[in-house]
Amino acid sequence: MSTGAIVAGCLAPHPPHLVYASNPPQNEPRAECGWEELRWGYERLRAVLDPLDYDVLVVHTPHWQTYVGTHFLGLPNFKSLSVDPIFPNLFRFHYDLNVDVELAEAICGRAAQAGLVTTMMRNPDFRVDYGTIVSCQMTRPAWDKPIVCISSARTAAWYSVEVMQEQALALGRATREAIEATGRRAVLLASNSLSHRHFTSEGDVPEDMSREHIYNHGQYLWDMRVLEHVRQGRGREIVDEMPEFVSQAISEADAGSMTWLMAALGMPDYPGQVHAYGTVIGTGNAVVSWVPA
Ligand code: 2XP
Ligand code: FE2
Repeated sequence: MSTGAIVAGCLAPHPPHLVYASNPPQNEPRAECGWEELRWGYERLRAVLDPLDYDVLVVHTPHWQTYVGTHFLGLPNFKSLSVDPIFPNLFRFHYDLNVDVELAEAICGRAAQAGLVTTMMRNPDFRVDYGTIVSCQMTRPAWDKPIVCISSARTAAWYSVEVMQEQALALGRATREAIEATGRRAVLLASNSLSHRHFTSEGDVPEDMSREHIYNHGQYLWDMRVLEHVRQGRGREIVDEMPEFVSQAISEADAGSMTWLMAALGMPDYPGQVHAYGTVIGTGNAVVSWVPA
């Protein structure tokens, strides 16, 4: 068996607006344009990932929220219509995706050995969350690789960011070990935005970019601080500052996705490549890749 490895880890945020503005055939609404910087950033990310010849995308998503531990998609195929609950005007996406169940079970098992509560999700009628769908669609629009999909146990909401971090760190280590043990070449996707204050009203034309801007300067300063850690190879500092980042920037990293990614990558001390930064309804979003040597 070949040696398994994480060939890249990515920040791959999931605003449905990015899929809407790209007009893939699976999405019903049509857009004229919009959010080009982030969409072109995803193009640059794909140019890094496509030559890496990987087997599987492993995504940790803030929008599959489980309240008893961490769940994993556990059937080989899921097919349905995903409608965004807040933006049904933008996102009505017909998905048909395949799961690497063997790898999912391996991560689930190792995480359980590490003391986490884990469950394989085997309901064939389960509707996959739009975070997973948007991150995967923007990263690999061909949908020709299986995925592993990991839920976010809402530990930051129920307990504290510190408890969330302990569990996300253990989950990240388990993910890495399972990838190595199963011989997979994996690309990891942390599906979260950075700062996450939303606009409270929407214009008539969603892709009217004259309205799009950061929500406030404090949010922007936090995003730039985190991205400077990314660019300087300070993975551990990102995790160390997570409690302040989550509370002050209302970051969607509260889901644990970014902490999980840092742990799986072994706390990268080499730079991540920032392919784009931009806002979506005021939230801060960055497309980033870390490619281990
Ligand atoms: O509200 C969320 O979490 C979303 N994903 C919706 C859109 C833009 C967010 O960044
Ligand atoms: Fe989100």
